[in-house]
Amino acid sequence: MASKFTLYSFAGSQWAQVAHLALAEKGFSEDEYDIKDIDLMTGANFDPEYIKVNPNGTVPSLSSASLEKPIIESTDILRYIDGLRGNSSLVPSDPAVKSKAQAIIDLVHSYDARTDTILLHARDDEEMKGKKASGFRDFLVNRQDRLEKEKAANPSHPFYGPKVLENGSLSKFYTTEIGEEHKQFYKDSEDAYKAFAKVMDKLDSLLVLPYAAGDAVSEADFHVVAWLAHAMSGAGSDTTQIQNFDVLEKLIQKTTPSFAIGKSTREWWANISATPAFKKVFPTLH
Ligand SMILES: N[C@@H](CCC(=O)N[C@@H](CS)C(=O)NCC(=O)O)C(=O)O
Repeated sequence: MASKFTLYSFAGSQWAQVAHLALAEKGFSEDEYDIKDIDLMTGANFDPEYIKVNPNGTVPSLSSASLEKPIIESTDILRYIDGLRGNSSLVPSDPAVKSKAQAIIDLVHSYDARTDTILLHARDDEEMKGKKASGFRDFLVNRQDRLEKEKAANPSHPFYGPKVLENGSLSKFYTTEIGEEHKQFYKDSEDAYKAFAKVMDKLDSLLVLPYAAGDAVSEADFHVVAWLAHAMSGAGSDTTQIQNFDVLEKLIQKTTPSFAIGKSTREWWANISATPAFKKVFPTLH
């Protein structure tokens, strides 16, 4: 029997929700695993002890005495959880269905699909002012503080230098007065929104129905659920209005007026949101 495992998780982490959906779907009870909360809002993922668990400093991770080293990708974590229980698998056995599921997973994990576009980017002064007054500012500023502190304490650690620069290139728009420098950020954000709209269109064309890759719920469903729920809540939707895409749709239409959430996406969402695993993990959007 595999040992009890530890899931490093955070409620505000979209990819951690993939693991929670898998745990719910496969019927794990809460005493069968431990949860370690890694607070992304305070940059706890940058603690050197956590970097030892996950050298990317990201959530989720999964460790277990029966594993040689922690698993640090949501795709692999879902498959590990799936493999622990012999009931029907979330990984399709039919090669054609499996590759369809993989194409969907790859799409929502692609650079153009990053939900940072919705949560952290701004296309004009008004949006920028809104972001600066929101919790996203605290998120970026807390991260930067923590990164700089850890970099000073661990000057030769390869993780912190590049990460300070990466986060700093975004947080500076939140901490400086709105001016000339923001213009390029707005242009880049427009491009990011255009790319995000294309991802949503592509997803609509890939979804099979009733579930993402066909007749049965598969790993693909859980990756899309986690991603889309996070985009919807990050867009500012009423988190109790699970079926309401209006806020996200309007936000994207500001850049791409012809954009609409597709018919297949809406139908698939209605199907998947009726499942017990979805209801357990997403009583509200997050
Ligand atoms: N490819 C990874 C991505 C994980 C990831 O980016 N997680 C986000 C939260 S959803 C994170 O930890 N971000 C913190 C950071 O990048 O500093 C996976 O699928 O597990």
